Amino acid sequence: MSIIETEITRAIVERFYSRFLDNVASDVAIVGAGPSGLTAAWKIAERGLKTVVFERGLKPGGGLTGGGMMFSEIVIQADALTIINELGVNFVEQRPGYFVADALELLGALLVKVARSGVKIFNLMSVEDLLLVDRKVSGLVINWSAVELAHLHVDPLTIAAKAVVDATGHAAELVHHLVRKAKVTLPTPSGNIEGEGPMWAERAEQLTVENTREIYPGLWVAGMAANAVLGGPRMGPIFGGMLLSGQKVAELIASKLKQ
Ligand code: 48H
Repeated sequence: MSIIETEITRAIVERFYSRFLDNVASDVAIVGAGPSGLTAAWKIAERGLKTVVFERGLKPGGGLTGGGMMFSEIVIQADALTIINELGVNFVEQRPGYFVADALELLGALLVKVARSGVKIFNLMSVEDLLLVDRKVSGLVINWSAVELAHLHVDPLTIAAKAVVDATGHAAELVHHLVRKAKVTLPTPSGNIEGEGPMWAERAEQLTVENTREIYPGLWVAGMAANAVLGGPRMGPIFGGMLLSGQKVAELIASKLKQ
């Protein structure tokens, strides 16, 4: 059979738009395809909820692929070993109390889980605002990352979701949009974004999971964003807390949406 260039164009554009339209309204919209966002997407979709991910970058993975200071190996504490085993990551080296894994193998395994659970990751799309209706986060305002990078004046589009997850990492971008534009008071000690604290890996790993929660009606924080909002420390290249936070946000959202 001959290869027809225009048929390639048609196939890509038709399939992309059909999948995009299919995700204009979903149960859960996750912003950020780092380790916490990807784990959340897999675990939420596994619970039968319609889930979509938006990622600013060309490639998913967030801070995972950089490992520690560009050494692409990461440490995972024993608490998260069940998730590692579920993912089928097998190139893992055991050390007393923790494990070392290849950052790229872990990312590959997460992506396979997400894709095979039917979730589309819309890469190269940035979330620039929240849809806030009657004091409830009800969706996302999205635009092409290329538009954002070029500072072009192009109006965005909106998608709806019953639950939104801020998994944008250190920047906690969605919570910042909410506080800046809607002037809301958060359930934090200061009523505002606390900001992340200096390195303390052990405490940070516990707090990443503890801080994972619904921070405002319709908006959950997960991963590094949870610590950035609630004032937890950073932890360096140990990633168990990110996986466990993604798992916890999935449990919280599933129990809320299935009420
Ligand atoms: C679309 C966006 C937007 C936006 C950001 O940084 P991440 O890897 O986040 P986590 O929380 O899953 O993992 C944190 C971990 O990688 C880390 O940084 C650690 C452990 N640090 C410890 C330390 O001490 O430094 O991923 C966030 C993703 C990225 O891919 C961004 O591109 C994306 O979110 N993103 N996507 N719209 N507005 N903002």
